[in-house]
Amino acid sequence: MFNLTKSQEAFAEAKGLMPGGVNSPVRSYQGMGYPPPFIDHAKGSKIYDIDGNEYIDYVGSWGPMVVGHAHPKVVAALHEAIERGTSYGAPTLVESALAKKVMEIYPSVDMIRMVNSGTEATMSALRVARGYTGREKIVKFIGCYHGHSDGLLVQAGSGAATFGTPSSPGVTRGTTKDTITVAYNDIEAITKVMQEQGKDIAAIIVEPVAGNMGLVLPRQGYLHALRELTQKTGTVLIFDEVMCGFRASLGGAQAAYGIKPDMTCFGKIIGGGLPVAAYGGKREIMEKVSPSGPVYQAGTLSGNPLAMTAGLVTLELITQRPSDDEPDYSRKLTLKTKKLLLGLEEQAKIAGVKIQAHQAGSMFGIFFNASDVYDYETSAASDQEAFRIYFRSMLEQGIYFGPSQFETSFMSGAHTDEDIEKTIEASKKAFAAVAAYQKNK
Ligand code: KE4
Repeated sequence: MFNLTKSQEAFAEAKGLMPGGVNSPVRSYQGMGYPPPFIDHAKGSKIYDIDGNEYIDYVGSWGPMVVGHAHPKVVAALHEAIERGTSYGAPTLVESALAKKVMEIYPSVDMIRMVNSGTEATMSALRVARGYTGREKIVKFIGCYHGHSDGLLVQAGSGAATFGTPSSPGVTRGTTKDTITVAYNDIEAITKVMQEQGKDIAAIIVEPVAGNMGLVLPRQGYLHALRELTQKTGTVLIFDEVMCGFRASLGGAQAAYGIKPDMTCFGKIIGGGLPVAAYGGKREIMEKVSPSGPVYQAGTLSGNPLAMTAGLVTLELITQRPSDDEPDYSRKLTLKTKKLLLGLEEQAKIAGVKIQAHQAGSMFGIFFNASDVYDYETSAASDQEAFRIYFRSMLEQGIYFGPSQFETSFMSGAHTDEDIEKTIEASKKAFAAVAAYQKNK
């Protein structure tokens, strides 16, 4: 019997200690009608809460756990590393090793700087782009999330393109006045902005495959248009691949779509579950970063040896080629994801529930929507109550998804065919519950 008694008690206590009882808002299960399961441990594709419930985990810590939880090789490497200390605040060989590994996979990156979170990576990349161009304005797209640095916490304007007004108290107009927000996937809107203001725009930052409005893919030609527009005006094109990196394909969205950005932000998988993120790109841009250049950026725990170790072993695992005739790691993940999505689509159809199922490599998501979802507006038009009903039914059946329509789900190398079959089987009841709700609403 599914019960969350201990999590309920733990959550009540946590709410007196941390805002909303959590250290990141999405974890609070707000509006889901359940307390968030407090996790005791995880292994492979499974995650276990303090009430003893076992779940098949498609959150994977919001992306990092691409090889599954507590992978023996990652654990062994960390045991070995921790015996040599946890942090030195000094250069180490493992930082160079991880840098080289990332640059092997991302040829657009000539030089890279390690930081501790995706927020730090995007915030720093934008500062460097401004320092490199001498310009102040930046463009971001509505529905894309790049972390919580002030200049990026801007709310979507009503028009096609508007100057950012703060989306959070505490963020000043001064820090958002230079942030222009434009609808995602709208080539005309961004073309107009670049024709009118391109010479004053330091950078365009984009999730090349968007994962923070649910999973939304770039339309045919969209990323090429951004590349051409920024080339013309000398604007730095920044791909925020914190989430889609190593997932849309091993080489991220830039490899999947054949685009060479000027800078790339990484996170999540690059740390294998420990706090690592990074930003990198063209040498002429990255050499502007202190101490080689004047743009300041620093961090006590940047390049932490334990975190570097977890990231390096994870990347080694996903780039290993067991044999030439076997599909590589990413290809296997893509095929597993496809099999799951086809099963969910089939069950939704049988239940008479209209969904949009999106996939980008090992990232996937569904919208309860009869129409195409291609930007924030169309994502937000999806049936949120239907999502809540689906989410709760799956959770009760031991399937662990993100508690929000605006999140993306993730496959790992640890998910088995049995996991996928069980997930598809559980969706029968979940879609039937949605169908009953939609029939009576
Ligand atoms: P962090 O600062 O949370 O490490 O990374 C920020 C970030 C930057 N860029 C992209 C594309 C991201 O998806 C993220 C963070 N992703 C969210 C998931 N929607 C992290 C989960 C959370 O906020 O707790």
